[in-house]
Amino acid sequence: MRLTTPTTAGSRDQHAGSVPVAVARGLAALAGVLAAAVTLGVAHLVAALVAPEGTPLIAVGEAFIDLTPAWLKDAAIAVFGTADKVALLVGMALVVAALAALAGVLARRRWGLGATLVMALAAVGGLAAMSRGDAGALAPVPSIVGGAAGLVALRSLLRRIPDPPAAPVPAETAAVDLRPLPPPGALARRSFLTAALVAAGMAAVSTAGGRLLGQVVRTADAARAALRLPRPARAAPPLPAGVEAGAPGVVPFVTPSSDFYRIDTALLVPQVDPGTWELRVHGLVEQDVTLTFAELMGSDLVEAWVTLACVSNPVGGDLVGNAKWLGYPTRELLARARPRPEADMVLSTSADGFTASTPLAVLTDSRDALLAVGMNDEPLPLAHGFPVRMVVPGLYGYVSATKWVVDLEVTRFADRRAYWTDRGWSAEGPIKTASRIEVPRPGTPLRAGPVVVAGTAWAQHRGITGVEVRVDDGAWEPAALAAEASVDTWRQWSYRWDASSGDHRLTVRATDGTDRVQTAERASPAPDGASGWHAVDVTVE
Ligand SMILES: Nc1nc2c(c(=O)[nH]1)N[C@H]1C(S)=C(S)[C@@H](COP(=O)(O)O)O[C@H]1N2
Ligand SMILES: [Mo]
Repeated sequence: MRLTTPTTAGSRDQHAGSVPVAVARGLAALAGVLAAAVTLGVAHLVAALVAPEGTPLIAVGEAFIDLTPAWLKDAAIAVFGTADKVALLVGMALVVAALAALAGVLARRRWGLGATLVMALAAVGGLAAMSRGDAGALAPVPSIVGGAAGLVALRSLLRRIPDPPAAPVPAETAAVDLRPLPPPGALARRSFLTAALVAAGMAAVSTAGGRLLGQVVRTADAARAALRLPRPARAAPPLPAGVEAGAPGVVPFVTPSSDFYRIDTALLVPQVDPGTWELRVHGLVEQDVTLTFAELMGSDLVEAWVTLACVSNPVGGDLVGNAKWLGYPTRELLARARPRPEADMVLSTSADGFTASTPLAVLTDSRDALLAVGMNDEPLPLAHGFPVRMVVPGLYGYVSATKWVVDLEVTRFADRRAYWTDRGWSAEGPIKTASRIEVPRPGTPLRAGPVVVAGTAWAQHRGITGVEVRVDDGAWEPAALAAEASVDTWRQWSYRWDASSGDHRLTVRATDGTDRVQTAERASPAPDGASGWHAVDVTVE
């Protein structure tokens, strides 16, 4: 800051290195973007040190997800599928870059204005971090420190932008010029480049440092690697021969954990240390129960084949997967707590604040509703709920399959609402009977003659007792069913079609264990699951 006179202000255009206004503005925008990168990098590093839940971009993204209504969640999944998180992060990065560029341009002309915008952005990050379910007292610290670093970076970058040739300034307005004093032009330009490189380097180093440190303090990873699962007290029955239809191109009966669909509201996978994990069972119970991980591992665990499905799965979609789970029956745990007669629901809560409302009756009847610790003979992968999640046959995941579960409140549907119920989805979510054609895929060239049509059908806890295929507007023909592993799993089917040349539409429908035929009525996923028959259009040469 300096006092100046019309004469000295006017003399700026004498500098050999003055640049056109557009260039100066472009450099200011670049300074803003670099300052944002420094902010986020430093915040990331500080977060790794003091408050992993306080990474501003992640916290803002998760807060955004929390504010997402049913139709938008549905639309995001429809467009991006399980890449919806990547799409969100890319979108946020673009918005932040645009705002940061604006802050740079504003700050070049009026420092206070640009600085206010930077501080406002940091405040949004800090507030979002504080609003997270798992926020500690230090949650806003990464945003504050990052924001301060960003301001310093912005200031020193802007100081190095050579001035455009100044128009002669009227005496009255030029009395006080708050612009930082620029060094002589040519030198200034070189020093801007140097400062820009320093800022970019700082952003990169702090981001990488934060990531590295995050890995070091990731106790959950290490605990998972060291964990040996106990032998089940009751093992899953061996899969019957012929659970696979034997048709090439049909998805495997057992979904490898690495291919298992992932749906949750967490942008960063929660790190839950089994050493300190506890599950509290409370609410409308005679006896509060607290379970440690060691107690859970020492209990009589059972294995079960269960197919999970997401309510957001569209007709023919792939947000469904089948695994062998190892866990403790919720029936046993709840029996120890002794629910009161007026209770009809269990609200489960995850370490990151997600909640699901599950009918108490479903968690206490004879089915294999589990507090699961194992998936396909291994500890749960972190993204699938390590160390403990719920798995409930027959219900969509959003009302039952709480990952990173830490709390079970026995309550009533009339008294409590779960995460997605607050956002417009149904309080209860039994899985609707579904079937899909996996081969032939649409657009695959086919030859006239025998063609294998095959796929998977599911109606968890009711079972699949029939699948039929229809060609164009013809009669429904029964498909051959593969062996059934359990009423809680999906079931493969196949149909030998004698294809004639031309364009055809293949349609499938299933019948469940209660003799009900899958409805033709089309419904979109919100509010309680998609329905309608899956059809595939093919051309036969
Ligand atoms: N903590 C937590 N658990 C959660 C969710 C979530 O957002 N947070 N999503 C649920 C939903 S909508 C589904 S479909 C299943 C998906 O489980 P998966 O990711 O292991 O396939 O997890 C459920 N459990
Ligand atoms: Mo879901």
